[in-house]
Amino acid sequence: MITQCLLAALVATATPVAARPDAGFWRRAMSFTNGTTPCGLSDSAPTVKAPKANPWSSISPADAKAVYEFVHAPETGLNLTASENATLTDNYVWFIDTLNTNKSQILPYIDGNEAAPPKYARVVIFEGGKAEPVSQEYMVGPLPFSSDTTIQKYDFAFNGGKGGQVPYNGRYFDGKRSAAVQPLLKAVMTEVADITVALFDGAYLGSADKGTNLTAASTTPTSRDGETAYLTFMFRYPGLASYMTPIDLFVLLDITGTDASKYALKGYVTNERFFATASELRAAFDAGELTSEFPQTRDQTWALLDHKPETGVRDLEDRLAPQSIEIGGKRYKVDVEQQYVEYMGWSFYMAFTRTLGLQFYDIKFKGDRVLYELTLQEAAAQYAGFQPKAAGTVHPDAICIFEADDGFPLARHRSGSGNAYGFANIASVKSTTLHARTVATVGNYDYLFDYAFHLDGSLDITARASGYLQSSPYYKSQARFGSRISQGTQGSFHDHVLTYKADFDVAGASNSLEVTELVVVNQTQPWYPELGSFEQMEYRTSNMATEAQFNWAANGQTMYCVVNNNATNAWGEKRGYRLVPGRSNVHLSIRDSPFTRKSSSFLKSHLAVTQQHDTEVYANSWQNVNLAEAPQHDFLKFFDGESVDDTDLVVWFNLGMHHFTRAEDVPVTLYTEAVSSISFAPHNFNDRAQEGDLLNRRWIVPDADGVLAYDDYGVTLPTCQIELDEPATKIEPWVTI
Ligand SMILES: *[C@@H]1O[C@H](CO)[C@@H](O)[C@H](O)[C@H]1NC(C)=O
Ligand SMILES: *[C@@H]1O[C@H](CO)[C@@H](O)[C@H](O)[C@H]1NC(C)=O
Ligand SMILES: *[C@@H]1O[C@H](CO)[C@@H](O)[C@H](O)[C@H]1NC(C)=O
Ligand SMILES: *[C@@H]1O[C@H](CO)[C@@H](O)[C@H](O)[C@H]1NC(C)=O
Ligand SMILES: *[C@@H]1O[C@H](CO)[C@@H](O)[C@H](O)[C@H]1NC(C)=O
Ligand SMILES: *[C@@H]1O[C@H](CO)[C@@H](O)[C@H](O)[C@H]1NC(C)=O
Ligand SMILES: *[C@@H]1O[C@H](CO)[C@@H](O)[C@H](O)[C@H]1NC(C)=O
Ligand SMILES: [Cu+2]
Repeated sequence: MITQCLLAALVATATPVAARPDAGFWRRAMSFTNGTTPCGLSDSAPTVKAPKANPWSSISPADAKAVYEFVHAPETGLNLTASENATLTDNYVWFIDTLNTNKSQILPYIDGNEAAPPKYARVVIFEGGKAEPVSQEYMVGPLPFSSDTTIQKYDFAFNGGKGGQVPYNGRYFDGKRSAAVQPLLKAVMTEVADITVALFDGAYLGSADKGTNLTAASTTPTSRDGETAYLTFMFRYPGLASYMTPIDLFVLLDITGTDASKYALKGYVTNERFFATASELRAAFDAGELTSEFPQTRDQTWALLDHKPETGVRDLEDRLAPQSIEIGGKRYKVDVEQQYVEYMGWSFYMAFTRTLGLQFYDIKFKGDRVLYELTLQEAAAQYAGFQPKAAGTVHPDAICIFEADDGFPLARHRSGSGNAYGFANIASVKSTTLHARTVATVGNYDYLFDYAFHLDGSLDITARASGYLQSSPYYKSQARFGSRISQGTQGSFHDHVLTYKADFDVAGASNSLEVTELVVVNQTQPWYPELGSFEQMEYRTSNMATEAQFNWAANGQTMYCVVNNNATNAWGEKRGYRLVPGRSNVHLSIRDSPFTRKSSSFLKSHLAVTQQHDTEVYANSWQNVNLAEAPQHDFLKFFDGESVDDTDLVVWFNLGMHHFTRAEDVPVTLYTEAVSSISFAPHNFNDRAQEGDLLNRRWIVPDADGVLAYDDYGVTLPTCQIELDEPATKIEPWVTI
C-alpha cells in the first residue's frame, strides 16, 4: 500500500501480533510478543496526551447509525426509502459524513476555556420522490444523539443560490441512475452488435449478458446546468488494464429526468464522425466507410505493472534496495485516540472526512500556531480531445506516518583554512523529516499525498499521481492530443489540478499577505562615478489589500509571505511563513470551457487569498462537477473586495501538472515525474535557523597531526544485528489510521 512503510516493515524479524484492540483506527505492524524489538527498533511511537480532545474528529459509527435511523423516522417528514431498496423516484440517503465545525466555535475551545463545540453529521439525501426532484444536504446535531438532536438544511456553506440543494439532473451520477440507464444502453448497443463485432470483435449486449465482451464506461460531467442530463459512454476491452485498451466507439444518451422510459439515444461516434441513429451508423458501415486505422489489442500484458522477464534484470537488482530504518527508535509521539502528533517541535491534529479525506488542524511549530487548517479541496483533471473527465473529491484509504533521512545535511560548514594536512573544522547537522502520507485511488490514478514536516520548521506539501492513463484509440489525425503509446492507443494529453486550503494563523489568527517584489532600478553610486547610472536590484514590500486570485511571478521575482503585523522576532521583523513554489506549479490551462466554466474557478490561478468566514469553508462543492454553468458553490463569489490585511485570511493554492503523455506512462504514470509541490517556510518566524537544539550533528576537529576528533553529542549508532532472513509474514503500513 505505502512503499516506504511497507518496506520498513519487511526488515523487522519478529512475530506479528494482532492489531491492538484498543488501537482504534491505528494498527500496529510487528514487534516481539514481549514488546521489544531488535536494534532499538520500535513498532510503536512513544505516546503523548493531546492538549485538548480533537474537536475535528469523525462522528462515531454509533452516532452515524443513530442519525441514519433518525432521518428515516416518519416524524422527520423526509419520506425516506431504505437506500438498499430505493430507485430514482424515491428519497434516500446518499451519504452521512462528519460536518465541518465552525472555526469561530473551535478557537475559543482550543485557545481558551470554552467547552468543545457540539458535533454535527452531514447528511446528503437524494430526493427523487419529490414533485421537483433534487438532492439536498442536511446537518443533524448536536451529537452524541439526544432529544436535542434536530435536522436542518445545510445551506450556509454553499453560495450558488440554492444552498445545499442541487437539481436532480445535476446531481451526482450514482449507481441507481446507472441502473436506470442500463436498458437503453443495452438496446442501442444490441441494435448495432453485428457492426461492433465486425469492427472491434466485440459486443455490448447488456452488463449481465454473457455475450458481452466490451466494457462500458461513462464519463463526467453528466450535466452542465442541472436542466438536462446526458451521458457519454466509451467502450474498452475488459481486463486489468482496461483503461489502456479503448476502442473507437462512443454512445451519447439523453438521460434527463427520473422517468427512464423517456431516455433517448443522442447518437454514436466512431471514426471522428457522429451518427444520430443506428441506421445512419449502419449506412456508413455498409458503404465501407468505417475502418479501424490501428486496431486495438485485447492482449493487455504490455500494460500490466509486472516484472517483464523478457527484458532481463539489471545487474545487482536481485539485492534488497536500501531501506529506512528507525534504528534509534521512533522520534515522534502520537496520541492515537486524538489523532495528535508531536515531532521535533511540531504538533498537529489529523482528521478525516469522506468528502475531504485527510485533514490537518492546529499545526504549530515550537508552540506557536502556523496553520489552523490544511486540507485538500479537490482533485480535478481536464482532458484535451474528445473526452473531458473530472475526478470527484478523493477518498484516501490510509494514513502512514514515518520519519526518514533526507539524504542531505540540514546544514554543513567547513571553517578555517586547515592544518598542515589541509584538514579544517567541519560542522554538519543531520536532516530528517516526518512524513504523513496517504494514498487515494480515484478512478485510474493512485494519488500519493505527502505532508513533510522538516526540522527547520518548513513544511512541504507534495502530490504525486501514478496509474493508467485515460487513453484514446490512436488516430494519426489526432497527434496533437498526445503521444501514441502502443499499437492502437494514444495517451490523452490533460491537465491535473489539485486545490488545497491553507488557513494560516501565523502566531495568531490576524495575518497579512506580504508581497515582496524584486525590482531592478537604475542607480548611481557616488564612489563609482565612472559607471554612471547602472542596474541594481532592490525590493518593494506591501501587504495585499483585498481578496484576490493571483499567480507566481515570472522568474520567481515576487515573494509571498503570510505575516503577522503584530508579532515580531527579536530583530523587530514581522514573523511570517513564506509560500515557496515547488515543482510543477500550474493552474488549469482552459479558462472558458463549457465543462468547467463557472464550477471550477479555484482551479484557474496558482494562488488565491480570501478573508476567513465560517460560510466559506470549501473551495468547491463535491456536486459542482455537473453544474458548470450554474454551480452549487461558486468560488468567484469569495472575491467581494474584503480586506486581507491584518485579518484572518485563507490561502488557497493549486498543485498539478500538464500531463504531456509519453511512452513512459506505460504501463503506468511514474511518481518521479507526475509530481507537484509547494513549501511553507518560516520567514523571520524565528530569531535564527532552527538547528541549534539538535543533537544529531557532528563537529569534526583535526589536530596538528591530522587526527580527526569527532564530537557526536552523545548520539551514537547502536551496535546490533538485524536479521534479514525472516521476512514478516504480514505486511502492513507501519502505522495506519
Ligand atoms: C524479547 O524477545 C526476544 C525474542 O524472543 C528476545 O531476544 C529478548 O531478549 C526478549 N526481551 C526481553 C526483555 O525479554
Ligand atoms: C427492502 O425490500 C425487501 C423486499 O421487499 C424487504 O424485505 C426489506 O425489508 C427492505 N429493506 C428495508 C431496510 O426496508
Ligand atoms: C413518498 O415517497 C414516495 C416515493 O418513495 C412517493 O411516491 C410518495 O408520493 C411520497 N409521499 C409524499 C407524501 O410525498
Ligand atoms: C456555523 O456558522 C454558520 C455561519 O455563520 C451558521 O449559520 C451555523 O449555524 C453555525 N453552525 C453551528 C453548528 O452553529
Ligand atoms: C465478443 O462477443 C461477440 C458477441 O458475443 C462475439 O461474436 C465475438 O466473437 C467475441 N469476441 C471475442 C474476442 O471473444
Ligand atoms: C537602465 O538604463 C538603461 C540605459 O538608459 C536602460 O537601457 C535600461 O532599460 C534601464 N533599466 C531599467 C531597469 O530601467
Ligand atoms: C495590530 O497592531 C495595530 C497597531 O498597533 C492595531 O491597530 C491592531 O488592532 C492590531 N491587530 C490585532 C489583531 O491585534
Ligand atoms: Cu495524468
